[in-house]
Amino acid sequence: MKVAIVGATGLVGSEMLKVLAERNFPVTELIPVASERSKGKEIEFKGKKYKVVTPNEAIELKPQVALFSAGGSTSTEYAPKFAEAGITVIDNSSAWRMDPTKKLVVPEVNAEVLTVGDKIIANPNCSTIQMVVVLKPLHEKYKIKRVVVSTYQSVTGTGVKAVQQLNDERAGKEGEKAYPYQIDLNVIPQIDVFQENGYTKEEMKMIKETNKIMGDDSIRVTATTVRIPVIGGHSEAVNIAFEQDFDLQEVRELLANQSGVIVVDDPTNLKYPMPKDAHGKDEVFVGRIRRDESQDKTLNLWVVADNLRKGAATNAVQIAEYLVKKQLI
Ligand code: A2P
Ligand code: 11C
Repeated sequence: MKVAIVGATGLVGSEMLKVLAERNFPVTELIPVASERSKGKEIEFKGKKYKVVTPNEAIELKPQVALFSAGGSTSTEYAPKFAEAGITVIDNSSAWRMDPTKKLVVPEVNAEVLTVGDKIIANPNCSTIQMVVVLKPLHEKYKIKRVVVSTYQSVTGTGVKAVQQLNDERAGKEGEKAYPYQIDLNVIPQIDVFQENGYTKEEMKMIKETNKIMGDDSIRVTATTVRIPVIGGHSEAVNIAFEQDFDLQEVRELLANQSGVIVVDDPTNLKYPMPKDAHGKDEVFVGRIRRDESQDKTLNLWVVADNLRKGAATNAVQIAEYLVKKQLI
């Protein structure tokens, strides 16, 4: 299969290359795509070198599938052009996620919505992906009424510039700033821009995308999303109120049996998920599983995943794998 990676020089794009190689996705030819600035630059994939091309050149090369992670404006402009040329686009930007004609997919949760007619498929926001994988089996069993989530998000979610800012600050160097404030030794309660209702765009993504992926608008969600000086992945404290009561041991079993989830929950031995351990892994890790003793039928969880992996690259590649398996491309 001819595969284009649009944004191949970026943080998520390079992770996509690693994930494609690791999972042995059937790539016969790789087409790395980036802006005019990177044209001609060489990208290595499975021991072979490929030259970076522009999006228009990539369309001419007719890949069967294109994984996009080059920002919203690149996706808005080029995803329809790729799709018109018969190329299936899996788009990691927020450009198409809430478009009612486009599917928003986390394979473990709702892969079955995909059909052969889907030419632009949206990959959700990282903090949403890791949460819905965990919510899915619990919703099926106990029906979720409401979710209250607070996030602790890695600087890798912002891109190369933010990782550089953190490293510069740690080294006591001046440099370009990705955030309006120092991030080292700090916590910033703002991810993306503020909306009229006082929430940030990241918070509203967690709310709307969760309803769309779960296929259930009755689930009430509220979120506070926060940036912390960490690199390995995003962490989330998730409080879930159910319609039916649950048994904690059964909750553990449901989560342990959920594909893509690993339970790390052994307080006696101080075992719980941390971004340091999730870094570079494809799974979502869940721990600190306990009852919310302030309210009936309510559960508290701690959920951690590498935001560049399951939160972006891995999820996109898993969508491509599903399309191949079901012969939808
Ligand atoms: P380039 O390196 O040429 O700027 P990140 O989010 O990690 O900063 O990466 C963004 C990615 O999106 C990079 O690969 C970047 O390429 C790519 N990109 C940005 N603008 C465009 C564009 N207009 N066309 C194609 N790729 C783009
Ligand atoms: C962050 N969640 O951590 C953001 C990055 O809609 O795909 C991903 C933004 C998106 O900053």
